[in-house]
Amino acid sequence: MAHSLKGPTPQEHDGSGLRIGIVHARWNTTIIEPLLKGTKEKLLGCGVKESNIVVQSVPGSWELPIAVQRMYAASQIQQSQSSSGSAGDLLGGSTTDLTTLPSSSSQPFDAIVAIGVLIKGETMHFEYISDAVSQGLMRVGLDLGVPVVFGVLTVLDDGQAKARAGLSPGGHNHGEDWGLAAVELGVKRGAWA
Ligand code: DLZ
Repeated sequence: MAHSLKGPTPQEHDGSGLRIGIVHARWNTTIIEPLLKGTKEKLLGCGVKESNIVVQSVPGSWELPIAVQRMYAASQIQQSQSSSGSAGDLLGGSTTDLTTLPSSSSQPFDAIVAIGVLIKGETMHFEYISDAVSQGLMRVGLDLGVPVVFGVLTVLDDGQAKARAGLSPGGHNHGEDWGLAAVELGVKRGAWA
């Protein structure tokens, strides 16, 4: 599908050394699924190993910022424990979903993609959640110093959501852009001196 004229010129970087986290909301699953697929396909296409892509889910978009924060913190703990030889403690204990991150690599995430779909309803819910989630994701990224890709659609109706998930004619799967952004930011992160 043609890339939107409004979007950035896509850059493809070598993601073979990266570890990428994805966390997605489970609201509006029919839109989330193609977005997740598009994101993963681009990551794999850039050379990110399947075993270095960790996917977690949360109930709704509201929970995305805390999930990103915990995923990143857990990946840092995992690395320090594996370098001190006690990674098994984390993986074997009675930890929650977000602290057990099965992977062949123990490096902290180079970037995390947060995927959610917020569709405007009849109340002010949409405005409050959209605002809080956008601010929360930006804050978490800056606080942690890890690139957080904003994969949250804030749309007025189902049609807009479908178009942005590549599900309608002339649409474009924004998940592909998020995958490319994660690799680009993951690669450039260490080279901004
Ligand atoms: C409650 C709610 C509503 C009304 N709409 C959405 C939505 O369109 N997309 C989404 O991802 N989540 C929605 N949620 C759920 C909230 O994000 C959150 O999961 C709950 O309020 C529980 O904290």
